Amino acid sequence: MSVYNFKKVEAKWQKKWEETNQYKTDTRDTSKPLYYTLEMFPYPSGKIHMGHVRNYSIGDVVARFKKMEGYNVLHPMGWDSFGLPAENAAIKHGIHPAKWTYENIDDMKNQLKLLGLSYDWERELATSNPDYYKFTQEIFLKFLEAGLAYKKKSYVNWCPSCETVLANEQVVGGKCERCDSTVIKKELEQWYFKTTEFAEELLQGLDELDGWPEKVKTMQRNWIGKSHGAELVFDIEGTDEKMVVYTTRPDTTYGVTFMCLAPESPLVKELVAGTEYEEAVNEFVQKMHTKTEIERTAADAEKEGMFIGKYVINPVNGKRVPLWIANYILMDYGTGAIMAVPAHDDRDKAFAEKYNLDIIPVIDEDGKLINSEEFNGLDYKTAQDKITEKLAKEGRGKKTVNYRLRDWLLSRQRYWGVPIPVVYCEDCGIVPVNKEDLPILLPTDVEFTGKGESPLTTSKTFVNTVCPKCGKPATRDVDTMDTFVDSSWYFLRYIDNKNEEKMFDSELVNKWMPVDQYIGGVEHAIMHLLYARFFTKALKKVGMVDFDEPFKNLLTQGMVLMDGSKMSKSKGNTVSPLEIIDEYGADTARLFVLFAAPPERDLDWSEQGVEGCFRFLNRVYRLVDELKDIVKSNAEIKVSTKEDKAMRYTIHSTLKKVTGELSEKFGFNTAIAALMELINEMYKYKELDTRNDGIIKEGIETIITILAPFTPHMGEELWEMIGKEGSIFDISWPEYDEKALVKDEIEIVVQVNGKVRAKLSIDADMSKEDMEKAALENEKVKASIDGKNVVKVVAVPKKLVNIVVK
Ligand code: ANZ
Ligand code: ZN
Repeated sequence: MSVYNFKKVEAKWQKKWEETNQYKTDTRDTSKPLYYTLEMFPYPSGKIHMGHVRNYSIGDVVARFKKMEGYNVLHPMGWDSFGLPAENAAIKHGIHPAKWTYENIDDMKNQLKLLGLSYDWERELATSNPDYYKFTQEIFLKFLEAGLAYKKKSYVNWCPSCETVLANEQVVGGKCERCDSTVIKKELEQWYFKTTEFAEELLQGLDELDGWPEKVKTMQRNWIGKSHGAELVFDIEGTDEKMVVYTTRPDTTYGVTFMCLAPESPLVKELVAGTEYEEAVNEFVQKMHTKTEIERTAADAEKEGMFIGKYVINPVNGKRVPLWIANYILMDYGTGAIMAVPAHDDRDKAFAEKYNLDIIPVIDEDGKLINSEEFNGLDYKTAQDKITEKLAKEGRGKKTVNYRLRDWLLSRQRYWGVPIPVVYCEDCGIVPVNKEDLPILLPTDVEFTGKGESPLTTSKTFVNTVCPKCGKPATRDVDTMDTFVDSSWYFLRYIDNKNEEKMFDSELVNKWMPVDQYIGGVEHAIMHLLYARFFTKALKKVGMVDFDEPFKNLLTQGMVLMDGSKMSKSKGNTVSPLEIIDEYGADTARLFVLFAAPPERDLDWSEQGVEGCFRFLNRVYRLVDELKDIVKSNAEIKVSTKEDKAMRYTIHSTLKKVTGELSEKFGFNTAIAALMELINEMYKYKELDTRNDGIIKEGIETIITILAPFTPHMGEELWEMIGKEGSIFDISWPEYDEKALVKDEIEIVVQVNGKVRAKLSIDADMSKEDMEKAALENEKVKASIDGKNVVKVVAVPKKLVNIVVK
């Protein structure tokens, strides 16, 4: 008898897979249907964690199953390898970011290989490799040419400690996501992608994504934040200036008692220039720059503002109201200006109460207009249209929609990212680098002080260049791109990763895309997925691809918890995957994360659970070891006893269940539970004197096949043990035998008041309840009890149903 030696087994099959290039995919082979399954690629921190194990085990089951189902499966892996941690390591420990990154990649790749994942490693990519970022730069240039990339001066989130611009989503509760310092505002020239150009498409597209979790779509909808309203035009008294406001409540226009501009608004600067208010306004603006958007706009935030010396005329009634600036008005939403209606808006109300401004109600409790002249008595909804129409006639209003979505600020004052491929020429301005000159390589002669502007400015070789247009001296852009840019198109590059001429062959990419199944953490529900969707739409616009959405189906896996809270280094409640692999093997680790919870739910780590999985695998191993000679024989299936019948029923119903779970629902845990049940039945069946060797053979082969996608090393080993040649992953997924699922039928009688009225043919193990139901629904029985009261129904399993009527 042999013993399950997981170390030997796993090493053996990993070596074999590598030697035979088992997981190589030819993306040009379109003789089979195509299936693209993808897990979100990791940042190479250097160590895999349980979240990775879970994410990649799920993807691996999908990939292996689809391959056995007959698809040409693409299942690649790579590295999201630009980013701040590498640079911080450089600043802290003096290691060059490239060295740090590539060493981490090596380590992590070795760790991933221990898990036995079916990646085609020939498709591996790293976003920090010049042969990848060359094309990231090319895409930037294409977007620039198409007007989808532009530069503008704007207020950005600035972390004084990291000395870098942060995207809104990198600011958490007013603090830097990375170092926890308070984030301030700073005015800078920045590069943007025009995500807002696709706001409506990004929103509408969600309706088509049937394979996405509803909660992710809701998060994206909220982020895009479409609102319907109107733009109304107000005159500023004593000037030629107009003030345009965005409001969702034009019905409240008669209730306007003051007007408000965002403090940073250029209009404010103009209006107060040379007046007694100028100095105080400047001071106020300065103060605002130390505040985050959240601090300024939270419902309970202290309202602050000041009168700026001007009055505005309300176009509906000619009323003169004061013009203020206020902290809660944001420059980059709507028009950066509002009409304030303190009677019906909470923030305006708090402001009015603080500064003693008028409050005039214009909507009553029934939602009808009051204090609104000819509109009095109208329902507020109707009044929204009517008042907008009235103002529209005077050229003072129009219906509009607004999106909360902003353009994507992509430039970073950082080293370890993709250099932005433009130069600045005194004569020609911003000049794109020629495509032939790509990649613009990151220089290596850079100092990492963690202070000052972009580190690229410290390079002697990088900054100075010549203008591609006129040949005069010019300087390079010293910023690099947000790493979300890198991860917005990597799934396209995998399909054609060796292409040196082009970023990818569009025709090939169009064949493979969209990704059939994308799997990753819910923390990427907004930014990454939205940016990847934007890239797809923008690449379509510039003619590179012909599809609208990158990911057809999305699975967001739950977290791995320890004692109810997320495993994290800072909490010190982590379990190292390497230790688990060392102690129990990768197959046990995989089986545990797949079995302990449905993929989209959080999973509670349990040492007993792991041990249970390990014992289970040992049990399977022993079973196969004991029966392997029978399986190797040519025994034929012969069903003679009811146990034979029941065993075959269990084999095929399990196969049916597992197939269903794997192809539609990702019910890996229930699939494994069914498999465990099948193994229990097989243990009992093999002890019978009447056992049939053909059925044992069928059962063991089925068990091994079903188990293989979950625990691939074990799958291969057992397959070999029963004398099969070649990889189990080259066989076709078996089809269940419909005939084995037909249960025995028996005949029962139905009596009414003791007299036999009907005979029924039913399933042998039908429940009492179902028998009663079947009897009462029978036409003959119905006829004989017609018009009478049913007093009692008694069912005797496998025999009869007795009905008493009066
Ligand atoms: C008058 C009014 C009366 C408003 C009322 C609301 C209630 P959503 O739905 O999020 O689009 N607003 C407009 N631009 C703003 C800015 N730049 N900064 C801060 N607030 C701004 O919100 C639109 C409403 O938010 C607008 O409608 C405006 O206030 C305010 F009873 O106008 B409302
Ligand atoms: Zn020039």
